[in-house]
Amino acid sequence: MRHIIHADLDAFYAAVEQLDNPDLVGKPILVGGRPENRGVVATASYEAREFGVHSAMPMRTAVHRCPQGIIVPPRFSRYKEKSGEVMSIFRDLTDLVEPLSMDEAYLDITDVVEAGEKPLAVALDLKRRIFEKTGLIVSVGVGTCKTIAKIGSDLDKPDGLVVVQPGDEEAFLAPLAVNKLWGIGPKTAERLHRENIETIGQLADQPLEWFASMFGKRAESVRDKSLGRDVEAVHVHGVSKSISSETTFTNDIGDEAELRDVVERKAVRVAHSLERNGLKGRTVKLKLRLADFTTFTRQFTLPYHTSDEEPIKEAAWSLLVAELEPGRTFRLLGVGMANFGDDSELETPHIQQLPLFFNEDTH
Ligand code: TTP
Ligand code: MG
Repeated sequence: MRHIIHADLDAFYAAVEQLDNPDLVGKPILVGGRPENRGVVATASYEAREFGVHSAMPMRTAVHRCPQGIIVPPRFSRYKEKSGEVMSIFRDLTDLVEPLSMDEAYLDITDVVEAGEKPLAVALDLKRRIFEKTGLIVSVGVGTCKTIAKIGSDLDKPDGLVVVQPGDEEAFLAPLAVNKLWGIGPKTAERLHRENIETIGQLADQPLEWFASMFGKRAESVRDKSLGRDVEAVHVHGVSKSISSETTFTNDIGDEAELRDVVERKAVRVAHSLERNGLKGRTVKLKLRLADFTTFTRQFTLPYHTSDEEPIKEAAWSLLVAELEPGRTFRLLGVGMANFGDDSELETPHIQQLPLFFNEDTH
């Protein structure tokens, strides 16, 4: 049996703003663009949601509904940073983390539970650690499949915690609205409504042939979900397979010392970002764009996984040195790391040295 957590931060952007500016705590916050610029609400604090404000609403409407709302422009790099901190705490618990967006992820905690921990204790501990280390509040759902975990995390927001015991899946889902199921969008919900199906329980009660005629190829998967027994695995690296940092220069650069400086700064950023995400990589990538817009990458595979600055700097610089020619200038430079993993996966670490250079010209 599997045990899966779905964790989703509460009012993420707004919570970060309140964290960084205590004056905003307890107040209705509208993160997004200005109403006079046709701005849209990215998210609203729970204080503002009481006035009927929600994500994706025009800011003009939001201000109308909640005139005392404080408009805060979004700071994406700060949200990314906090997201990295949170993901890294998830990865302290298990390697099997599948981020779905900046503020949510599935975690497969089967091994932790099989080692003797109770799912409830694991979830409480995770919520506590996220709060203590990042100041953010996460809502958590726990169950034996992704469907249950995902629906659970949303059911008791904010500061939610829903644990569905093995065997209770069907009964847990039965009274809930069908549109809570992943894959049932407004159009499908409308079709189901016409068949007098409003709840997940009513959906689950339908005969197999009915599912086939209604959902075609998806029939089995939708039926499994409606019964709370989907078998979808938590996919590691669901979002990113590489981490990189690149810059387009205002003026093309050809000077060796200047280029070295840029490469080193990019390498440091990549190292920090790996660190924050709890990742180590083996393949260092260098992306270059020439004055004529020719773009290409070079890559070098290290003999071990790392998140250290030095080997990334060194590998990226050696790749760049090979591309330096008198008179050649660059308009973009990026350093990245891919091929994530851990050295315990390698049977004979430090033995293979694989300098893989190749061209991927993309004009
Ligand atoms: P969500 O998790 O959907 O929303 P949330 O974290 O703000 O609130 P909660 O989970 O408590 O319901 O999205 C995470 C962030 O993504 C959100 O803070 C802002 C951003 N976002 C947008 O920019 N536009 C959108 O339409 C949505 C839904 C989210
Ligand atoms: Mg959220």
